[in-house]
Amino acid sequence: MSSPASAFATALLGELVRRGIRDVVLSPGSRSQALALAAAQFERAGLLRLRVRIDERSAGFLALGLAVETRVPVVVITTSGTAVAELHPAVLEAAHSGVPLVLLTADRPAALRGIGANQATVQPGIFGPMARLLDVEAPVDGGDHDADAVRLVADILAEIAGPVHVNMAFREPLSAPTPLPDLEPGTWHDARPRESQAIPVLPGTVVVAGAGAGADAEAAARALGAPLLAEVASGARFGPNLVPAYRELLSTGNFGDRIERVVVFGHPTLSREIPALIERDGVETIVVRSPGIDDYNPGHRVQAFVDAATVADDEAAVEAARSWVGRWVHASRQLLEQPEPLGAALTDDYAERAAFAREQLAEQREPVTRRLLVEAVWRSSWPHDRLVLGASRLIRELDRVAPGKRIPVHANRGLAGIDGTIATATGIALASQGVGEATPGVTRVLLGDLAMLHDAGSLLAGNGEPLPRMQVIVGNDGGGTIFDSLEVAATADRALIDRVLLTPQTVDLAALASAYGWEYRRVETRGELDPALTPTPGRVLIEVPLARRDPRVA
Ligand SMILES: Cc1ncc(C[n+]2csc(CCOP(=O)(O)OP(=O)(O)O)c2C)c(N)n1
Ligand SMILES: [Mg+2]
Repeated sequence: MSSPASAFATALLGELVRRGIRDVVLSPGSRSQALALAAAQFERAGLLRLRVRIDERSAGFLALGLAVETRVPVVVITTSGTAVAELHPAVLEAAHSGVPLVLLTADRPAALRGIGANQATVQPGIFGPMARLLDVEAPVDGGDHDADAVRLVADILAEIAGPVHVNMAFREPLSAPTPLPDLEPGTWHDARPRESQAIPVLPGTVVVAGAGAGADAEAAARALGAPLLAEVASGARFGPNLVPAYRELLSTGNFGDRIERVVVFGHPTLSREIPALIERDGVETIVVRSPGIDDYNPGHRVQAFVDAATVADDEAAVEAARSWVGRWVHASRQLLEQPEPLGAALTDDYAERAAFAREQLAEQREPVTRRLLVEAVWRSSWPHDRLVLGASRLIRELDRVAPGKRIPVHANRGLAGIDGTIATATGIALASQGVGEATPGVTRVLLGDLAMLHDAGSLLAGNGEPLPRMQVIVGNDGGGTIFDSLEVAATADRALIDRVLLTPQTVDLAALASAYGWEYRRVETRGELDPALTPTPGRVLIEVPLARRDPRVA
């Protein structure tokens, strides 16, 4: 028996491999069996890396994480019905952050839709404008599957800069054993042309780096002689022009008043100060476009959009801007610096030294605050590591205090959902650590308790698959305390706020970790923080209890 479904599925995956696609994530199902079995054969032949997840929501975010790290489109395979809808959150995030995903969803042939058949809904268009749709008719006997596959893949990958939904009808027989073709795996290259425009060096310029900005923003800031206001997940939080305390400086004093021009890279989401700055009268803004996503344009006040920016070489102008940058960098440093009481440690006076030692010991036993937690995580992370930040209070806290350090940081800021964080981080971990290779590095995920519980199912790994080195660090304050900072929290009934916004939880995280085969650590005090964050093989869930309200730091 032969199956056109299997013949076409094999040709399709083969063509994707030829074009340089390597990562496939799939969830089990009957209608998609031809694709799934072909993917398993390609994995066995060493031509694809396959990850299997029961939950398509996890599969979607896992694929997103893999694509973020590899910068190559990742394939997701699902069966029909609700399975397709489970991809929706990852599709939205990918669409709003320009991450390329190829979603192969199995469906019935058109004639069998709309007649009440089992597990059949309206799949074409299910993601609306958030995914480019290719509705593929069921392959038939005698078709030229190879030529069809080449055409379809060319269409899928043409200028791919977000999710592409390939809805594929399959007829019975849904699969039959089919040999793999001989093929030469290719290398992916992004063929989209990017026209670069030159930006002159002008006084009063600042560079803003939001999510996805990357190192280009840092280079531009230096070339422009401009302060660099780089969010913590921008990939540009480093360099001599970095102004970590940009929020305070923009909102207080007269620093911001002297800004005449803003050059934006990436998608800023973490502060109100940045959009307020762009909307200010007398400020001219240039936005460097991020491929695949809507242009950033707060208040519709942006004057110019460019595909890419180069900076005219103008050393004299950069030299003239030196004091402009210097003032920003210096003021930021002063705001964040915490003087170390070193004097007492160096003294000859025994009593003074003993008192200092006691103080140090007491400090080690202090409970962990959000600031201590984010600083410890930042301190522990190095360029071979990866840091993934959830949409909780902790990303904002880190954004306030993180000093410059060139480490890869990712956060799903396309829609800033609390969903999919662990799955996304798992994708980043797997892709950055390589499979079965002795690469260094650990992926740390820093998130709140609700964000963690939202994606608890993603703690489940595919059976027999290599496990990445990961630390999921949960700041557990018993609910969504980010809502305490909303104006409504000061005026509405506290019990009502707690019931519907805080949404307290008392899940036993140690039991949860152990149920999924993760090691568990609990960090109660400041002294336990750094040791707990030391990388070890395997997957660790680190619970850090936090007070709902941080004690005021003196
Ligand atoms: C999918 C999704 N649902 C709801 C929200 C709204 N939301 C934003 S933060 C948050 C609570 C986060 O709680 P937690 O992770 O514990 O972090 P904390 O605020 O306590 O630091 C919620 C529900 C969201 N961003 N995404
Ligand atoms: Mg919380």
